[in-house]
Amino acid sequence: MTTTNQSLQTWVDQVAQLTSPDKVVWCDGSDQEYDALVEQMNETGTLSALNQETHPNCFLHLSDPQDVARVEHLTFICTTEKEDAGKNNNWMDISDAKEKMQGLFKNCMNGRTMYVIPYCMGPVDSPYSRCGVEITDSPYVVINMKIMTRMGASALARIERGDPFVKGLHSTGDLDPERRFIMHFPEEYSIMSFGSGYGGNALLGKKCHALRIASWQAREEGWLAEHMLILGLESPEGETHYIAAAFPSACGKTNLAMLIPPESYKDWKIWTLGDDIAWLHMDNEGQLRAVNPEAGYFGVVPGTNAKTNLNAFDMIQRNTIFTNVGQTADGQPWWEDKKEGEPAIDWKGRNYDKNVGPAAHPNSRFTVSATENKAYSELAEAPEGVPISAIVFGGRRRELAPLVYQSKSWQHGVLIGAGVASETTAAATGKVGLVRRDPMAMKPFCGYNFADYWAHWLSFSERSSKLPQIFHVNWFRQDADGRFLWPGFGENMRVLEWIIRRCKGSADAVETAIGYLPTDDGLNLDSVNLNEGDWAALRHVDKEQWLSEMQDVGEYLRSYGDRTPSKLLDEHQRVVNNLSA
Ligand code: TSX
Ligand code: MN
Repeated sequence: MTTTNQSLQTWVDQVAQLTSPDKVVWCDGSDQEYDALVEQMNETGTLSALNQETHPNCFLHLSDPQDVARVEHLTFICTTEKEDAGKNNNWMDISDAKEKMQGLFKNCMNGRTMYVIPYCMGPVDSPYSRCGVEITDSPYVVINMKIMTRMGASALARIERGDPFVKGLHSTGDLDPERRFIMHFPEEYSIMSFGSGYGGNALLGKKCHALRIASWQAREEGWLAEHMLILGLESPEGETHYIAAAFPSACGKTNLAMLIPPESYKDWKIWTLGDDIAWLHMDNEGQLRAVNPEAGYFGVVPGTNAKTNLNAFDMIQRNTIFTNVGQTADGQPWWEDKKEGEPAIDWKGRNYDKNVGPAAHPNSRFTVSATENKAYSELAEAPEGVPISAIVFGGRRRELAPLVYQSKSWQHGVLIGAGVASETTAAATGKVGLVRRDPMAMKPFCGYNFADYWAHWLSFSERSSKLPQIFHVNWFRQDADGRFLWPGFGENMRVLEWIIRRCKGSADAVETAIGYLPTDDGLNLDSVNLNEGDWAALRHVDKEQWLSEMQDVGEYLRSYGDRTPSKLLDEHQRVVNNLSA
């Protein structure tokens, strides 16, 4: 196959010239193509079949032990002006970056196959979707892209009708961490990634395109590309409201996206539209609408069990690619906190020894189609997306942040988002319990200067009077002994219900300096085990602690210098004044 799109054909020819692959394969995205690649990878050993009786069509990939996660220190935004990338990004001069990457890509596909992957982020027939083409020498990337995006013939047809596309070039290279770079060129909508086969570095449609490049494009075109889950909450009356929510890592975003309501909410339903990325566009009526650019989940495996996330646990029993998990003696996938079975082999393929390390790498992953989820929303394919009633920010905060509060305005909500911070966990980093700023949960993913990004967020209130309400939640309050005050998981349904009732204007609230909080009887707490002291603590606003927090947020905002929007600093001052009053 080739293409009638001249600029695509020219680029593919140029890349083949540079990288000298043995052959070039245009991917059509068919099931036959997927099955043939899986078979080939099983022969070469890059994939192995898991127990096909218990886990039909499930396969295991073990990565290089040095290539198991995104590499923020090797990820660059290359723009003409350094200030456009901002202090939230590593920056490299465009020609320096290109020269470096040309050197790395030179002849790197010698002896290998070059795959051309046309893909569409979002429903293929949606005006909100955007296309891309990834060129890669990794068959692992091809089979993952097949699950994670709308890949192949349908995307190519859209590109051939004249749709612009992001150019992504990837090679696993020699996996040398010293020769590994993830480069973004937002001004020309292109990406170059070398030296890693890991998801976030190699599946270019996801973080590189749908967040870093798309956030840039979104600012130019007047929309938002966000690190958000999308869920639908259906009441017993059959009314469904949609929520988009942003959380830093290790807050259970995928678990929330697939929440199963508790017994006392048995006539309610949560529908999943996405667990990681939301593209938010304003329609002609001023309503913000969301599409999930992805078609699958690339989720963290450890900790997934029937209690934490039953829908995810069920959906990864079949048609799933596992990366870096352990195995039981009979070839079933195994991971820490699975609560079933015993590990025999670890993620490095060695006999499991609990004194050596975990069976599954803490960042081990499942790749599975969104349609395998029991709570899959049919509207995930709707070209017009879903109307968003509420935007929710969250963080992991042992102290300070109440269970839930609502912003007083859009501008105040943007301040809350810009102030998002979360405590680090063992799984994510070395140090445990450090508070890190992660505005809108976009710290690793915003493709431009955060100050300009906040200004873009603020600009939405000039375009519509029907914007979503903005909230902040914290499932992770603890007492002095480290006991969690809120049961979390399915019980979070109670908070989501309050959020929707606030959007509809049917729930009272207490006004505080930081926003609106639930009244004492504001949340439905029927048959939840929560004592009065804990409930009071979950709604307490400690003025001293908050003043110190706002001091920190203020310093952070001002660290972006002149570009920090004055409207945001005004809003910050308003909250400080209210706290001091
Ligand atoms: O995902 C989580 N959510 C959101 C669920 C919809 N987690 C796991 C975070 C790690 C990825 C949570 N952990 C949540 C939560 O709401 N809350 C907590 C903290 C917690 C842990 C255990 C208990 C209660 C709270 N209770 C018992 O273990 C009995
Ligand atoms: Mn994510």
